[in-house]
Amino acid sequence: MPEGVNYETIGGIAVLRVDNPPVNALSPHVRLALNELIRKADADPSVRGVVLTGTGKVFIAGADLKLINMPRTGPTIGDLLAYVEAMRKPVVAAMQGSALGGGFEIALGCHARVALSGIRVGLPETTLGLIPGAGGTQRLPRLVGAATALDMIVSGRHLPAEEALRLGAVDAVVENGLMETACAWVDRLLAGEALPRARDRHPLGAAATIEDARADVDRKAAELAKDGAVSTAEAIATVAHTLDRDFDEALIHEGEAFTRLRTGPVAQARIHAFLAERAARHVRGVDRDTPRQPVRTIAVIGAGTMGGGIAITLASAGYSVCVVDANPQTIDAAKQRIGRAYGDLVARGRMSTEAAETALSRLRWFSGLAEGVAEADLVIEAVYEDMGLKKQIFADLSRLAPEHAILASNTSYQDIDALARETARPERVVGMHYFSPANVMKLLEVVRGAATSAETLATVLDVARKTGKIPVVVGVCYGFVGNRMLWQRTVQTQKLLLEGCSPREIDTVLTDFGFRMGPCQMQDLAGVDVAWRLRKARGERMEPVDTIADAGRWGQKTGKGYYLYPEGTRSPVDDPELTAIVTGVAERLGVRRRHVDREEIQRRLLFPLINEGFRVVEEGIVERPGDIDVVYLYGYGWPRDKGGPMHHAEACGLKAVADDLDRMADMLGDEELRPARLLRELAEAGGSLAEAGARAD
Ligand code: 3H9
Repeated sequence: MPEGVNYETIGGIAVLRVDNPPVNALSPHVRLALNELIRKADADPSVRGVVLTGTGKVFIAGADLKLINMPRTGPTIGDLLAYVEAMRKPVVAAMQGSALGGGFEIALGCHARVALSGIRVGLPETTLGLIPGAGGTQRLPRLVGAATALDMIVSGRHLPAEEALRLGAVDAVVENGLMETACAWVDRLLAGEALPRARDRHPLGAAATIEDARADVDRKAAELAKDGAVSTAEAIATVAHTLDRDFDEALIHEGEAFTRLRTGPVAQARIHAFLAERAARHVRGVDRDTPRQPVRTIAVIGAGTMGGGIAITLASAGYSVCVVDANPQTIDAAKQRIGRAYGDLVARGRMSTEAAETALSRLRWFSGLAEGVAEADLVIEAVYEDMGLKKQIFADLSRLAPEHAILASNTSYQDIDALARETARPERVVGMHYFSPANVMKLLEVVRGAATSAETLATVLDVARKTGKIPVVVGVCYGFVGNRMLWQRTVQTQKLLLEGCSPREIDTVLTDFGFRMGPCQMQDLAGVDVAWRLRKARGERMEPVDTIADAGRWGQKTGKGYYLYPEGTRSPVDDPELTAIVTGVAERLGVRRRHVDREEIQRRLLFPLINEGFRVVEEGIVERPGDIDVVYLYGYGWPRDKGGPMHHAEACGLKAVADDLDRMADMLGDEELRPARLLRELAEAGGSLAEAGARAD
């Protein structure tokens, strides 16, 4: 009996049930089994038709993404569907769970499709940088019309079954009795004259003529092509073939386009990102059975920008939130800011007035720590980065918060273990590093201290997910993962400015790479003075940024920073005065100014940051390299098409990255730029990060 698909006959109908946990992906053994068992059913004279279904919550999730780079072996889904379409016995898809990608394409190749109400169907391949590769670009347009199909394919939307029924992609949706309905469809089809096949239909949709259909597709294509994605361009070209090419010829084109995309950099990056996100959910020592503490009330200490953002996130998710701040003015300002934030959400249609009012009613305000934390199950400290103050707060919390309460710090840099030592409950101390604005940014670095218990981690991870965050568990080190690595980019940005680059040149290299903003614009937005003040307090200096800050150029808030911001605008304008300041500093420090080309700028901004990522992996600060990519995708705007810093290193070639870092170290006389041990080892051995990940697991 082939594996991955169960076979039984019920009243003369063969039922093929895909059973390949967790999501019934089309792994090679499943493709083999489907191809074998459909032939078995066809050859059995006691079988009059076939129902194809799945087990669990998913019908079939499509191609097996974990194996997508393996050499192709055995029969394909294309082979299966060609066989089904040539059969004289009806084959009905009974979708008991979500049917996505190749899974939905199988359903489209069957003679009829019935679905359980509440499930979703769709062709999400473009979200992975692909297009449907098992006939979806040809069969879906023939069922719903070419323009509608194009929209579904480019958006990659998972449609509710009811919507798919309305569009014609599904033939019936039932609340229950799915198998009975599917079997009834087998007999209904047998009673007809010929079996319906998607390939025999015209992709007209609502259009009356083929010319109208073509005009609809052109209009839709013009609108969709704006996203500039390669997969969109391929989808447009491929779907358009439904109108001017023979079905089989168009399938060949689809197959070629699919392979081109699958082996290309964007799909590799996006598939990596998809899997890395899921892998990051597996946390050492924590599983479904790990006990969780119930959390209803959360105290947030500090009503500044961070504390306010965190409070919004928690209140919106249904927690009762106590905000504590000794300064009544800070509380007043926070109340106003939070009120405005909810007002904005309502105005933009993101939240109903009622939901916003309910969320606001979950917030309570306190000036005293003792009263504010009296009922807390979890306390999140979000005061400014002063370790002395934080230590004092943790010592106080240890006395004042209920014994069971978890104590978390939102620190961006400081040692969680040192904070834990201030308390009598180190196992219930953890880091929750939110990113600004905390109510918008998805990433949460959850910092596991030396003593943090599995129960504490599991509880905090649940809170993070309930509030819509993407938590990544990291270990203790200065700046954790994201900020520790980013520091390397900051250092290179400053050096490049001194060596002769303008802020615009630096920023443009990164926006062309796919970031929404470059480092100079980012600092202008966040405030050039923030780090300057911290350095001043420590008696440190960094150039040219501190001279820029000395000149009162603090960014957008002062109308000038790295750029000029003419009255009332946020669009940066180049400023010759800035160039003069930077040139002056370079002269003073004896830095020779030269032309730095774009390629060098990109490597200088990215490779040292990536190198630090290798050190982070080496030190076990993350469980696997992919966790770093998740941090950068959700906390630092790393473009998804580039998969994250560690994926980017792999895509560039680890040897090329290591060699370049050596060149940089020689050129700049900076030994810190030498490749990290792990990077050097992998580069020399011709190894890959996936192996390093496996070792970390
Ligand atoms: C395609 O089909 C190409 C075709 O056109 C041509 C060829 C036929 N493969 O998301 P979850 C794993 S392209 C392998 O947390 P949920 C996932 O990594 C594909 N593994 O579950 C995780 O593993 P682990 C087009 C997969 O219940 C586990 O399953 N299809 C795949 O929240 C649970 O995942 C898609 O884009 C896969 N395809 O959501 C659909 N999918 O346990 C992709 C998931 O080791 N999948 N895993 O951490 C999804 O959107 C969601 O997984 C789904 C379930 C909605 C199905």
